[in-house]
Amino acid sequence: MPDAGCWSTRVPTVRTAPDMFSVDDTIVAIATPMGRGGLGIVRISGPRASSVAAILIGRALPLVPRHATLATLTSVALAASPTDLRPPGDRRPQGSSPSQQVRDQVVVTFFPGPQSYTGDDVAELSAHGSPVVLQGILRAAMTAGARLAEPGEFTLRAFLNGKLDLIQAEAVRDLIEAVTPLQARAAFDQLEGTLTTTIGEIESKLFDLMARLEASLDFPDEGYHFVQREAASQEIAALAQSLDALSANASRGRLIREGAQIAIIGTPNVGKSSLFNALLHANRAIVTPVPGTTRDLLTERADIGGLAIALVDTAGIRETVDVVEQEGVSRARKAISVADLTLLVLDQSRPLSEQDRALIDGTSSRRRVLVVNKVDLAPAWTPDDLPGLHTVEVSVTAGVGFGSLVDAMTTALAAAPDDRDEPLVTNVRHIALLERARTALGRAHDALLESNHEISEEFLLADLQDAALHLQEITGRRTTDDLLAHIFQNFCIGK
Ligand SMILES: Nc1nc2c(ncn2[C@@H]2O[C@H](COP(=O)(O)OP(=O)(O)OP(=O)(O)O)[C@@H](O)[C@H]2O)c(=O)[nH]1
Ligand SMILES: [Mg+2]
Repeated sequence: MPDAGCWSTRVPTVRTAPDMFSVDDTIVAIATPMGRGGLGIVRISGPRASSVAAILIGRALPLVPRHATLATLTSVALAASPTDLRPPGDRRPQGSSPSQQVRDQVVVTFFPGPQSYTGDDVAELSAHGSPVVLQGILRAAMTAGARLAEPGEFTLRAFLNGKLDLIQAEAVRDLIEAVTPLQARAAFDQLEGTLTTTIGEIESKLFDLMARLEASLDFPDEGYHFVQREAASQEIAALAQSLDALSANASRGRLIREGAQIAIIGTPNVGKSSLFNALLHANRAIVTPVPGTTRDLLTERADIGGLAIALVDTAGIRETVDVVEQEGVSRARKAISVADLTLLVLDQSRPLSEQDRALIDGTSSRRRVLVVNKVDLAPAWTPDDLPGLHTVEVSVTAGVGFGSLVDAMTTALAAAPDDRDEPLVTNVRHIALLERARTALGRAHDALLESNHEISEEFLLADLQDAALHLQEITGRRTTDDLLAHIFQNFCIGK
């Protein structure tokens, strides 16, 4: 599913299935989000990028590399309304009527390959951010010989041309999709190549070991091993350790990239909706002194401690004969079962009820934070009445305790930053491949130990080869067209 800001692929031409994996044709797309804005950019990439751009602005001289050239669009072929909006039977060629032609002043910049985003020749036309003008430029570029880019095709070309590896290409999408600064940071670090470098180092040590084992295999008669088995075993253990270090903070990385669902639950009137509103900095849920105010689940997105959170307010849990409230309570229970973290709110100004205690017991096996609310009022009990349980005391109305609450939430989600200098692995695809590589190394290591270091190089090499292949799949050094198509189909057109 393309996201909301994407341009649709609806263009007034018959489209044949393009070969996404060829870099021979010249592609074009609107690179800025759909809608109106100060500027809109059309990006053209491929061998004919500069000539297509030159046709659009009627320029006879070649474009000067990396210079901004102010120009006026020629009216040739700049038909403003798409074919499918013309009245039925209107067979006039596009652009034949002056009323269908757009005009605008544009700034054209030409980046000759390989010093461009895609590695091919790229021309960017910066126009006023008018959808009519941008669609007109798009259509004119297509008339001049470019074809409409597929989703993510500019970044795919950068990958095919070796400008980015697959980790970095995936990071481009994550950076664009980021909704919290922390998500953007993690994506940018990967785009800069932190993970690529680390995996590259592990890979090169692995290849070095494999080369020495292969040499021992190739010269068996010399009675000489290019690597001693004990040394091989140590090297494999060290490589496994490097992979473990990468995986260690993967759950935090995944949380940063994908966010978490947090359900606020508790008995009626404890201040759940008040807490929901306070965490959102918005008066989203109705708050009243009447127990049973919230009847349904209410979900909103929030940035909490840098994590993209889906925060869910729920109905107060109690036995009730009211059918509407019963449904609300059953939805609240379901929300607990799917949440990554539960905030169980307790009211310190009134004695703990049976129902409160039942919720404390019922959520003990889940990730949760016990939030003791209304500490601004005279207490009816203290946290000491809950021996062995960690609580966070807050007063939502007085604005007390939010810092500790956010800390407790990030700690409970295992999302608290750690001091390690390891690059953050955020992508489930990478996490799964790291685990497979680690398993293969584990097999090799176990085989060495179990055979008392007598195992043949051939067997070791099979497992090491397996590990190397999984690492290459992460960076995309080994990949399939299906995998690439799968990854890039989630991009927008123009990215
Ligand atoms: N004194 C005090 N009152 C609070 C505090 N937090 C919430 N309240 C009050 O408690 C009452 C109930 O708050 P809500 O946020 O509606 O409680 P709830 O848990 O969502 O209630 P239900 O939706 O009925 O389950 C309101 O009158 C709030 O103003 C607090 O920290 N201190
Ligand atoms: Mg409520």
